[in-house]
Amino acid sequence: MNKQQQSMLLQSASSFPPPKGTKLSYGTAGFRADASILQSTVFRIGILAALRSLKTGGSVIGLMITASHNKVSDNGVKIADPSGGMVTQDWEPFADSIANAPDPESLIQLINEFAKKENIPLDGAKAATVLLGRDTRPSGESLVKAAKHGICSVAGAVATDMGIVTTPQLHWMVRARNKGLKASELDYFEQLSSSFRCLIDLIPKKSGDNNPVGKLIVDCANGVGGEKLQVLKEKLNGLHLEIRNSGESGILNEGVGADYVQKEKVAPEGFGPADVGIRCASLDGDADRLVYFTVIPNGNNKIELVDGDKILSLFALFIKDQLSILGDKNEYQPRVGVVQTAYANGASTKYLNQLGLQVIFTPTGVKYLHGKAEEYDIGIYFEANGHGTILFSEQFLYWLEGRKNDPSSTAKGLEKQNAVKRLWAVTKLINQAVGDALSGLLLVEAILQHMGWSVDKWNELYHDLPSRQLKVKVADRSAVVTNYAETSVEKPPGIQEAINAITGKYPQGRCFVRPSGTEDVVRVYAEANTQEAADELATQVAKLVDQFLGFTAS
Ligand code: 16G
Ligand code: MG
Repeated sequence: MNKQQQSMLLQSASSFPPPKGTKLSYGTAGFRADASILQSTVFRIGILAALRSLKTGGSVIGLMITASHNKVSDNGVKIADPSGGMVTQDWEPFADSIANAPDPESLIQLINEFAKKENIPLDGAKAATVLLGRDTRPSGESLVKAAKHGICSVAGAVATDMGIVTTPQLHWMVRARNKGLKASELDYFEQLSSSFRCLIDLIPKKSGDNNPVGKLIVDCANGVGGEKLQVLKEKLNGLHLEIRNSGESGILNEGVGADYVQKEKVAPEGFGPADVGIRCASLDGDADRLVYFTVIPNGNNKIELVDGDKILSLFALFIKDQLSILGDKNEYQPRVGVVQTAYANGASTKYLNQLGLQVIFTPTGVKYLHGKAEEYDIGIYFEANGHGTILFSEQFLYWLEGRKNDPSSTAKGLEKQNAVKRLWAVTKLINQAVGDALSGLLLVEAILQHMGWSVDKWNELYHDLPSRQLKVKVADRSAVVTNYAETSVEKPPGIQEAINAITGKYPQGRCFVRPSGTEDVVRVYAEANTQEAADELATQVAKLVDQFLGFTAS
């Protein structure tokens, strides 16, 4: 690092002292904490983003300011790599160490060592670009400023502020920029709306079928999804959409949003008896999660939840149907993989297996699921909480494009040609960078219209096993070490045997515990043949966790 660079960093770092007495960690999805203590972290992650751009030969890197479904006073920061996916896990330890460096001098020493080790040129001769985005949190504006200071204190680095965007929009833009594709927000809306329209136009005409699925009401968690969905709505016809909780009056994520709806299994604020029977959906605060639900009649705000597993199943079924229309055994056969986590309802895994699909499990967190899905020609991944997407390999896209443009292929039959066009439209509609509630919602809607299905019909694909989630406060959650995609606890010794002994008492019982990556708790998930049994199993295992790890455990 030359003298000029060193003094640039020293000067700016002294304006962003780290909070005293708090240790921050990159976690499952970036840093998250009360917004008031994040200035220094965001500034330093701005530096990291610029270094990442230099390291990747000047590729565009994304920096998103959001705390997703967490409360409005929280905020967070995460980095998108040139592919649009999460930053490589190799850099997370560096993120942790610079976030916690006690003063500007030690920060600069860490940067210097890392730049040397990674061969990152720090002489200002190379350009670096970082795209910035933020959700609607009031703290976002000043945190973006802190990020800009960090980025601009690396010589040659430029920050481009995209303003308020959904997390998946920023990831999409990063990916598009690096691929040399159209990458503005308008391009995003154009691509989604035109591929949606294409799927609708390709629906086989059935007599008497006139939009059998009716209107959709969307709870936007009082977050960024509201204003963005409004833009999409104006571009779309063929979709009867009502937008609620778009943030004009209510509070972000308070009694609203996908996380609340999925975990509490109740209707969000602003929904009630008048909505019984109508298809409803919820986005989370930064619009990267999506769940559907219906309000149950006389059910005290209870809902029938249609979660990420069901969205995954719908997508998998549709893709499989289209591939089987193409069906030629002599032709190229794409490898299809479905990726879930231990939170996936057992009934969904059984259903997917019955469809003949290969189901793979990874630990919780998009970076794990996404990485696994990339190994397939068509990799479909979803967490039960509603985060997921479909990834297509370059080889599959190349093949599909060839089929789409092959003049002789019409001779193979109109329906085959249409199946190719549908798959092509799906590759354009569904966000290839990261799970995206808006693009996921349009794909669900297009498929329901294609099938002529109501939400109830969709929900009937299989019946969820009753489940319960609990969280337990413990002295040190890092004492819990899991393996086999979080289905088994390795440490502390003895706890897994005890969990097995309790679980064995419940018909169709399944239970696992894992340390949260976003909260200071250990989570318990239980499933069994009745709700009472699932509740009891979860409670028993939560007690066990407390005995082994609670504040009074010896
Ligand atoms: C984050 C993850 C999500 C995961 C959740 C688990 C991303 C973009 N988001 O929200 O995938 O399900 O954390 O939280 O990776 P937990 O570790 O607190 O249970
Ligand atoms: Mg989110």
